[in-house]
Amino acid sequence: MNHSRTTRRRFLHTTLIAAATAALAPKLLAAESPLPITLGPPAAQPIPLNYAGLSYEKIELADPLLFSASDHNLVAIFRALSPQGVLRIGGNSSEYCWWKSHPRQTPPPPPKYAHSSANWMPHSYTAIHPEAVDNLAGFLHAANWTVIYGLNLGTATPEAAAEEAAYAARTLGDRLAYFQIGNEPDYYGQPNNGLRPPSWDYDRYFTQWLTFARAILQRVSHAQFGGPDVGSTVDWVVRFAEQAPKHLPGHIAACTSHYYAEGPPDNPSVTIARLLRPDPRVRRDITRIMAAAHAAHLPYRMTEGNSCYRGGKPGMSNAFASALWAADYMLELASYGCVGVNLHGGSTSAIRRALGNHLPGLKVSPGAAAQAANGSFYTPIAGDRHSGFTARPDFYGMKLANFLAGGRMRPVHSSIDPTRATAYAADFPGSPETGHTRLILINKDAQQPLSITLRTHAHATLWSLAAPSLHAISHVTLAGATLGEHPFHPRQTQHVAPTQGTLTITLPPASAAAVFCSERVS
Ligand code: BDP
Repeated sequence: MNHSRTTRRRFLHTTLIAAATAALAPKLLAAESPLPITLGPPAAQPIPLNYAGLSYEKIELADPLLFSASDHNLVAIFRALSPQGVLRIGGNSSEYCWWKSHPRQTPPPPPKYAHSSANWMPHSYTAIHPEAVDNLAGFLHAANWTVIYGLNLGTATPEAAAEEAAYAARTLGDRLAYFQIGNEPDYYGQPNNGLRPPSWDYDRYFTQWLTFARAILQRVSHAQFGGPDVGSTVDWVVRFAEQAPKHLPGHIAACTSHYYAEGPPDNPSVTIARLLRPDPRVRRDITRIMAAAHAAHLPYRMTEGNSCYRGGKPGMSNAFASALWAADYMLELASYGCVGVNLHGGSTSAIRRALGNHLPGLKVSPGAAAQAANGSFYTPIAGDRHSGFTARPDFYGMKLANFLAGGRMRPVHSSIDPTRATAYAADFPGSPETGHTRLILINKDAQQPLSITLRTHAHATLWSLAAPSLHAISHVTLAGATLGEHPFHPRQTQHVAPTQGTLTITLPPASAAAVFCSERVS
């Protein structure tokens, strides 16, 4: 990837004619001459209303009361994030969870290849009981979310997976979006995973995947599947999208994969500055994935990911920078036609178990243990069902991005340097009261304000996403409000009037904003 492609990456359809000027005098440009923005035509498809999603370890179902309708606080905070989101259950722990529907059942035998000291998988088994699925159904109904339900390919038999799938399909009904079989199967042959021998490859995977899927179809004739839910191997997504619908026509709902921006947390070069820089991998991979998805007439969903793998990095994954990263990442994927993003999280104990009892982020800073006490470093939702739940900074970023859900994205043409700031736009015809054209502006620059202009007679309402600094782990606000277990109500809005057909919007350093324009910006 050459440098010029890298710097252009964040800004789909961006023209960089003034980038050189911006690099020479960023201060002057930001403070004194606002950057003009123009918008291209809207996309054919809107961003789905269920674009925002969360991903949890399957081991969380070991507490059947976590995802349950009686957990009003968790229901409320899910609803506060999105009135109709997608919960994905999976992760490393899903490969060590077994379905226990009768008292006499025993766990599967231990996997053969997972013994090296380099292994980062859970090692011990956890039983999942039908009660957890009963309660999950109530939770999803109360929150108005659906679920992508992960089944164990690593250590289960096709029969056990089919047994569980039959129960889940019957109990979850139309709250079940689709099943996935296996978590990050592209890593099974690696020593840190060890669910299969080193000779493991795509063909072996797909043969086993098909055996499981067919066993499930014997029990659930209408079953829908997503896959391959790989950690990172785009080739597997491309091959799955091509092959799976041919083998199981009418049963493939989506192709899926994961993305972690950075990692591991104990690498000193994993910093906020690096997280906020454009990542050339995103564009490179999504372009190939979307081409394969289109060819197969499948949607693509990013089912698990976050700012930093191996449990996240304290002071980064739980800091305000992660809010700007999350908003930017979600909208960048949306601009390519991705149908949803599930950010991974949950409790520290679940994530630590998922990583074979490792949590390298704990060693990163003296305050790390205290920060891990109420949730994993990268989780969008902290807390537990006893003490209640709170929104972490990345939750705010997700919420901000989700203001474009339901709208048709429009390419943004500008000379903004994407290492400093990004901008996204979408049209909402027929809803002038809530913004006909909406923009999300993200100013990643900790020193310089961002000032942009639009040629329009529209008035704008602006909701600011702000915090004391990029490093802040608290005091994040959206439109002056704190997000949490209550419905979001803006407390501070800013109104901007056009002058002579030009709307000028200025954002403070290290902040973002949702801009709702009263008429269509042409
Ligand atoms: C993914 C796993 C998940 C882990 C996560 C991580 O699916 O279980 O918690 O990585 O590294 O690969 O944090």
